[in-house]
Amino acid sequence: DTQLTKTWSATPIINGQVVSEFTVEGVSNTLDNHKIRAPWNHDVIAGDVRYANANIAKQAIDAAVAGQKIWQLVSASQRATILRKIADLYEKNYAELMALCQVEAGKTIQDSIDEIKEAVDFCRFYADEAERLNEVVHEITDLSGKPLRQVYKARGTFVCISPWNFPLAIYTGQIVAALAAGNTVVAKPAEQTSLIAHFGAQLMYQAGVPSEALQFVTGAGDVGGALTTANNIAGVIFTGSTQTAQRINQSLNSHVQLSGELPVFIAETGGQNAMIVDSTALPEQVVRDAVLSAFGSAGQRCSACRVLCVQEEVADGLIELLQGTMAELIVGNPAQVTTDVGPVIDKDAKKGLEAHIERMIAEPTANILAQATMSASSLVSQEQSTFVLPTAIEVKSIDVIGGEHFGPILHVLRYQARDLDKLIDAINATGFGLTLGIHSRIENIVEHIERRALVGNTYINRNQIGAIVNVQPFGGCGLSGTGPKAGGPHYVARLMQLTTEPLVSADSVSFSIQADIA
Ligand code: UN1
Repeated sequence: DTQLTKTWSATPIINGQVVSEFTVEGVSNTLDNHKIRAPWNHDVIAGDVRYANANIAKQAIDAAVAGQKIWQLVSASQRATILRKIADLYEKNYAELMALCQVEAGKTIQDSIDEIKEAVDFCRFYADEAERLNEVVHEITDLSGKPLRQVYKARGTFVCISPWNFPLAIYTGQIVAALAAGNTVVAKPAEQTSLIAHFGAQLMYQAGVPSEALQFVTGAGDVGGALTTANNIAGVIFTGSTQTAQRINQSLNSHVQLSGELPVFIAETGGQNAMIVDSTALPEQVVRDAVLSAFGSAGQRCSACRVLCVQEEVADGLIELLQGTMAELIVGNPAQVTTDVGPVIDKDAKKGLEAHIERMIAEPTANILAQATMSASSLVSQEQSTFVLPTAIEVKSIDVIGGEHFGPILHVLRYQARDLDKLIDAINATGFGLTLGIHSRIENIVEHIERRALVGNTYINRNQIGAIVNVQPFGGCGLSGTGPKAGGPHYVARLMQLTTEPLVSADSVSFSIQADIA
C-alpha cells in the first residue's frame, strides 16, 4: 500500500540524458506536463509525464541509428545475458511494478501478476532466441569450392510503439525482441502508461543495455507519427488499433530503402473474436470461460471474447447461467484482492463503450441480457473513476455490433446447427482474425471450424485469452495484424536479415591484401 501512494514521473531519455526542455529558434521551452490519475480513483495521482514532440522524436531516431555502432559490438551471448538481467531486475522490483500496474493501468492484482510474469518470460525467451539465431544457418561451398555460410545479422533501428493494456509485457516484449536481434530501438509507449514504461526503461539501462541502443520517447500519436515517418528506420513493431496500423503501413510503404526493400512491419491490432459453442459443450465450463474471456482485464484485451455464439438448443440454459454468473462478478477497486473487474483506462474509453451500450439499447433487434453491478465495498467514487459495468447483449447478427468495442461488453448470438458454415463465414467477413474459442466435444466439428476460420489463435474447450510466451505464439491476420507471432520462433528472426558471406580464413585475407598492395 505504501507503493500505491507513491508518485512517479516519465520523461524522454536520449543517449541516457533526461530531456525536459526543447529549443526553438534559440528559445528554450519546457515540455508539456501531463498528470496521470488512477483510473479507479482520479483523486489518486500516479505521476507526471513530460510529452516529447516531433523534434525530440527525430533526435531519438538519429541517436538510435548512430547507436547501432555501439550495439553491434555486443555479441549475441552478451545480449542474451543483458536480457536475462532485465528479467531478474523486473523480479527484484516486483512491488513497484505491481503498484504501477494498478495505479496507472487500473489492473487487478491477478492481472498485474500475469503482466510482470509475461514481461519476464519475453526477456528470457528472446534471450534464448538471440543465442539460437546466432548459429550458422546454412554452410555450403561456392563454385570454386570455397566455403560460404548464411548467418543472421541485425537490420538497424526499430521503432517500438506499445499499448496501454499490456503496459509492461508488450512494451518489454517488443523492445527486447529488437535488442535480441542486435537492432537499436526507439520506444514510444502509450501516453496513458508512460510511468511504468519509463521505470522499465531505467531497469533495462541498469541491466546493461547501452543508453545509445535504447532511446525512450513519451507522448501521443503526433510523436508516434514523427517516429514512423522517419526514413532511416529498419522497421516498426506496433500494437494498437487497426486504424493506426493502417496509417503506419501506408507511410512505411512510401519509404522504400535503397535496396528496394520495405521496412519491416509487425502489427498486433484489434479483434472481433467469437466463441462458438455447440450443444455438446459443458455449460458451466462455457460460462466460466466466456466470462473470463469477455470481462477479464475489463475486456481490454485484443484477444477478448466479443461474440458468444451459442447453438439454439442450449442457448436458453446457457444465458440463464451467464446471467447468474454476471450477477456475482465483483466490479471495483483493482487493488482489492477479491475484485474480478477493474476500471477501463480513461474517460474517452468509458464514453465510447457506454455510447455503444446506449446504441444497443435503442436497437430493436438487440436485447440487454445482463449487467453487473458495482461492488458496494469497492471504496471508489463512480464520478471520479472510469468503470464500465460488464454487460451482455443478445444480437441477431454480427453486423449489428459494428466493429470492435474495447471493453467489458459481450454480445450473444444464437445459431442453428445447420447454419454453422454461415456463422463461420459471418465471423470471417468481419475482416478481423485474432482469436477464436470453440466449445464442442465432437472432434469433426472442431476440425471443421478450425479449417474454415481465418484466425491467428484458436482455443478449444477453454478460455481464449492469456497466450503464454513460447507455448502459444500470439498474433492475428487480416485486420488483426501482420507479421510473425509474438513469443514464437519466427519473431526475432523477422527482425534480422540473412546474409551469405564467404568463410575467409585470416591467411587468405592477408594474402589478398598483399596482392592488392603489390
Ligand atoms: C493485446 O491485447 O493487445 O493472449 C494483445 C492474450 C494477450 C493479448 C495481447 N497476449 O490475451
